[in-house]
Amino acid sequence: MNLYNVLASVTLLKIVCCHVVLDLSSSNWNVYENTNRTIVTHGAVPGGVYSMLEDKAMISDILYGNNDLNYRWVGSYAWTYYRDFELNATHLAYPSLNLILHGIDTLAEVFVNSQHVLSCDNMFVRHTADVKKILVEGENNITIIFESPISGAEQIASRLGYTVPPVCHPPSYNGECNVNMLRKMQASFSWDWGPAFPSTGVWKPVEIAMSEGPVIRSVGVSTAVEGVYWRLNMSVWFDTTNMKLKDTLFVELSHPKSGVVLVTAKKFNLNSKIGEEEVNLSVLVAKTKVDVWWPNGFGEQNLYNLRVYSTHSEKKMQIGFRTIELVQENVSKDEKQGKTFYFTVNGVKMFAKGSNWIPSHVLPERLSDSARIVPLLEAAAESHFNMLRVWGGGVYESDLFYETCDRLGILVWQDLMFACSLYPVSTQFLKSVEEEVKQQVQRLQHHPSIAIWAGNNENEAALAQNWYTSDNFTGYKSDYIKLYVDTIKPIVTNLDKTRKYLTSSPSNGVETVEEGYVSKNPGNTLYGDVHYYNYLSNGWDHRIYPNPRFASEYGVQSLPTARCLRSALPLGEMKWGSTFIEHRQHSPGGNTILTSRISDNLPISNDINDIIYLSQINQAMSMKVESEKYRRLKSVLLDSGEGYTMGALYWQLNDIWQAPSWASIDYCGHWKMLQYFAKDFFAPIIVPPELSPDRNKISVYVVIDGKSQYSQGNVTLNVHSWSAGNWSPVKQFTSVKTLVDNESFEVFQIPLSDAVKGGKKEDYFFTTSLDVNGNAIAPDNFLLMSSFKDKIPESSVKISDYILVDSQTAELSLSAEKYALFVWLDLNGLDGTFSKNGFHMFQPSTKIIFKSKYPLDKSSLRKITVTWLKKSY
Ligand code: BMA
Repeated sequence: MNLYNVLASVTLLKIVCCHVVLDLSSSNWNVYENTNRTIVTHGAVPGGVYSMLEDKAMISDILYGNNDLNYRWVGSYAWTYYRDFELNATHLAYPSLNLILHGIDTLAEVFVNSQHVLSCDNMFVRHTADVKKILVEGENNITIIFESPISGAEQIASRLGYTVPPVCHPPSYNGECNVNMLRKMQASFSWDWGPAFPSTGVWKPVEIAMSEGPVIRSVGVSTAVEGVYWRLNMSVWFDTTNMKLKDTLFVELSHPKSGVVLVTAKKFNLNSKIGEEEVNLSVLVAKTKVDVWWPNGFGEQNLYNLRVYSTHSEKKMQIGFRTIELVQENVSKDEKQGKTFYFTVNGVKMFAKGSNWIPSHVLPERLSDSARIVPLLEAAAESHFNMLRVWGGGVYESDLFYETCDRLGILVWQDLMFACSLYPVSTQFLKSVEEEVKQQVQRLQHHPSIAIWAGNNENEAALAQNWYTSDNFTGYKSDYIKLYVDTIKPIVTNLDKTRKYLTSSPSNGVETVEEGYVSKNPGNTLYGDVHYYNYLSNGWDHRIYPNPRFASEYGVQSLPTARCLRSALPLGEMKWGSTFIEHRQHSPGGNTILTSRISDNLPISNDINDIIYLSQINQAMSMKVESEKYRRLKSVLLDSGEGYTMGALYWQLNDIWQAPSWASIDYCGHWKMLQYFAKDFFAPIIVPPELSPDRNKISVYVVIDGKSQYSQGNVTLNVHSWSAGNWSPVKQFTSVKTLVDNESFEVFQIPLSDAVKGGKKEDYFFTTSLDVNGNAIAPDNFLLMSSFKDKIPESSVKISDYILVDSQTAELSLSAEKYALFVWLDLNGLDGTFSKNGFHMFQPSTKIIFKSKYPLDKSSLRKITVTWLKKSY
């Protein structure tokens, strides 16, 4: 078959009066490898070469074994995408005929009917070419010739004539070099948690857009309170590639459920010159007509339908009414004590709780898969997250991602896609970045979930702390300012007047600006946000953690579940220390750090299944201790000026493959112990116990996010002795306490000597609870005093009953002989989540609810097994 004569059909996507879109997506584009023509086949658009070869079984599962290395040739080849399509006289009669490429990954030349129409160098940009004069009646064709991203990046670097570090990642990443030369997902050349799959492809749709007039591309929205009204400001961005904007614009706001139209507006006689155009429109909406949008845990996520339309096109979206501010004001009269750094939403101070989001897949064409995105975001919401940071080494996520965040009340800290690197500032690079930032802000701006824009991940810190040991600070600083301050900042702040733009994350916020955008100490705890990692100290000791204003990254590694690892593991490699496990650990020295930190508090073993369990305990405990510290500090200002911490976003929520990483949910979607712990330590009300820095006193705090609904609660501190031989506390302290909304406060502080009656503190542990009339309003909490390296309480736990409640819900009854720690229920092939897991049994029995992803029967339910911390491994 002559591939070039295959005339695939085109799909009519949508028609709005005078705007027709011919979608050239199909599973049947011709794809061939340019260099040797060894592969000539068909592939999907949207799609990419790796997924095409995998789907056609021309290569096997890319995430299996060492396939990241085995299939590197795919990334080093140049590929071509080609297809025919037909047009008729009606199509050609349209005054405007544009080719729109929504996402090209990455370096490519595009031809229509053999005429060059576009050069692409940025996967985050939508490319448009006027093809009116090129298209013909009957058969047409489009050819997209890609360059290998690996050699392409290398060539750009050599043309540049000076080094922009880091040229390559550390060798343990098994990655490729020069990714900072490309406007491409930076993690596709590898990261410390992910493989290199230097992708090539048409990752978003390709269209021929025919129109009689300018087309609405994006609508920006902002809401502000004006007395008894909301002021709804809209910026409507038209594509006016080759025509003047002469039109009327209509706006309709309606209730999503009833469909009742709440407000309409019009703007007549739009008249402009050729080029892209912005039309601004503003209406008042009576506050009584709409309910506000709140982040998760603070109220409902009320969304309204907004329809914006003109004669030629329309745009529909959901919007929310809310205000958001980042407050940076002096913490005290002493200016040297620094500034606050917190968000208010609708005027309410919000402690940001959550995590960091990395790409949900290593292949761009798989990044909008709802089966991956939605469960992860739902897990975040279920675990009381109200914020996720979309980290700068990935992509601007799909519309589905932000729509889901809007729906679930998860605010988004949106990095722009620059990470852990310095970047070039050639004219071409800056021009491409300008277009990228403009398009992405226009696309995303209307989402109520977006909280803030940040220019990059850690590049200010890299520069200030000379991570790449260069001797040209002045030159690189000037490039840095050219990119994030002179180029990007005005674009973001002009297009979005309601949100702050930080040049970097972390940064010192306004202090960074004061210091000329590169602070001497970007990790200053008195300003802005910090990223904090400590791989050398015992993570269960809260004293090792800083007292920042806002922690936007902190983390500890663990292994994924055994089942997930096995899905990628060659036979015989499921061993700690195996070549495979070493290959998957990209963080330099990562596996040694992992076992060292386990051994601070826990026994160590050489069995991989034990290490999975123990590393997950260590990760969950370290993140609990650190996150609770940050939450306790919310209302505390220390003498040093530190404190008033208002954000805890741990690193990282999700995984890109089956490997040791900082994720709390593994690549297979299984919750690690940390995710269960996060559900407790991020609960709206917590009652964390704390050991004083001198380890002589124990304090009990209550931390409340938002409104507690209760005016008073009973706080209890129980003292338990490991050797008591029964389940009762040896001592109990209680206090009836006024519950102060949205604050953190100490309830009582007790000398340890009183609590343990002069005994050895290691022989005791503590539990805390908070109840109103006997009903718990916070998860029970605990403080373990001892290390469990050699001294582990003997116990035995069993699942005494499995009851099927309905086809996807079960109740498990557990019983323990004695106190048992870190009781872990293993899914063993089932999929779903437990009401809790990794918990302690400080009582003889407990009941756990299991929610299965798929229908269950009683026999499959019996696959679930239980383990707990034991003496010997
Ligand atoms: C941070 C991040 C990532 C990285 C993580 C773990 O600094 O910004 O680049 O993966 O640490 O090392």
